[in-house]
Amino acid sequence: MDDLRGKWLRAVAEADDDSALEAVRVAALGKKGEISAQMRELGRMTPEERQEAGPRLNALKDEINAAIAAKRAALADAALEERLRTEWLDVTLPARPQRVGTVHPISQVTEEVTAIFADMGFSVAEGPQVESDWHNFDALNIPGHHPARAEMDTFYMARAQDDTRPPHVLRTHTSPVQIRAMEMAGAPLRVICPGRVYRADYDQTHTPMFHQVEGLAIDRDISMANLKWVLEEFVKAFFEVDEVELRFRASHFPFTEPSAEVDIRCSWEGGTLKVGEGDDWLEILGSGMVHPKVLMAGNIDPAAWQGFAFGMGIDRIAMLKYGIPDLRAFFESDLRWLRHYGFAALDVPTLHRGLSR
Ligand code: 2U9
Repeated sequence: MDDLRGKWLRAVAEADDDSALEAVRVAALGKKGEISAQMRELGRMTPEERQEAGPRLNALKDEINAAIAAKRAALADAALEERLRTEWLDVTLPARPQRVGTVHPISQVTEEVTAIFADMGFSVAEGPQVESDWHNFDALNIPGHHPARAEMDTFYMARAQDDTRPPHVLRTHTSPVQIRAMEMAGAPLRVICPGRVYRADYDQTHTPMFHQVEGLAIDRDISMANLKWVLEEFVKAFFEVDEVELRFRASHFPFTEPSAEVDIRCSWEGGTLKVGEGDDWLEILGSGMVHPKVLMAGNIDPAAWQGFAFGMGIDRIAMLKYGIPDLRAFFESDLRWLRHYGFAALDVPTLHRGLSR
């Protein structure tokens, strides 16, 4: 009996996981186990023998059961200890920074401008960035020999010698989109055309791709007075000021006659722009009455209709409004530039607010 006890208590002590322990239990106490076999032997003993062996065997069975239960608890404790040792979590660590996207200032300003003109009845038109040179130049009263074609530092699309298709360019302005809008919708028309434009020019203040928004209003009796009002409303809304003074300087563009460059009264106190007051003037856009030849190119009769047009650089007005001094903020992928100027994720302005009003 002592041999049996020593054997099974040792086996329990040596079992080093749950399945080994279960195997020991089955071998000792299971139906075919050694202790169970001994129990069956009791039946064949004399009553005296049974009286002596029975309690001892029962006590041994209880002792082995207790040892198995204690060992099982010890194994569970050890497993828990191991998990606590390996799966620890330092809740005092600072949270990982969230990587969130930001709305690009160009996109934000495009939406701001779009929302302001939408409020005044202008719809938005888009067109191809690879444009026929007819839409980009000829239709805008810029014929083949015109110096503006060279001045605009145009990117011409490569073409094979036997290519008979009309020449194409990367559009140098969004004006061809308005030509297409006239062709498609006719008059009356109120449309703005924001988008990318391309010129082979690269220095501190120029990038080969930049963004413009142009506007066009055509009706029976549209005048420069309407142009002035629309631009005043735009400047007030865009720069968020109650009053603004515009100065129209005579200028020249092939597609408008008369033409004017438009300045706004401003001051640069302490290096920050204040619109609407001060002794400085800031040029922000070009404009004019649409040239009759341009109306004709868009299949609109200049004897019956007239219109105004204007154009401005989105990159430039974004820099002015948000005090961004350097084009690198737009074109380098280092988001610290943008965060520095306060462009937070989903901080999208007027258009969405306008739509949900
Ligand atoms: C049509 C008829 C007329 C668009 C116009 C300007 C004046 C202008 C510049 C501003 C700064 C381009 O980004 S910039 O370099 N634009 O000065 N744009 S009038 O006139 C049009 C357009 C389309 C059919």
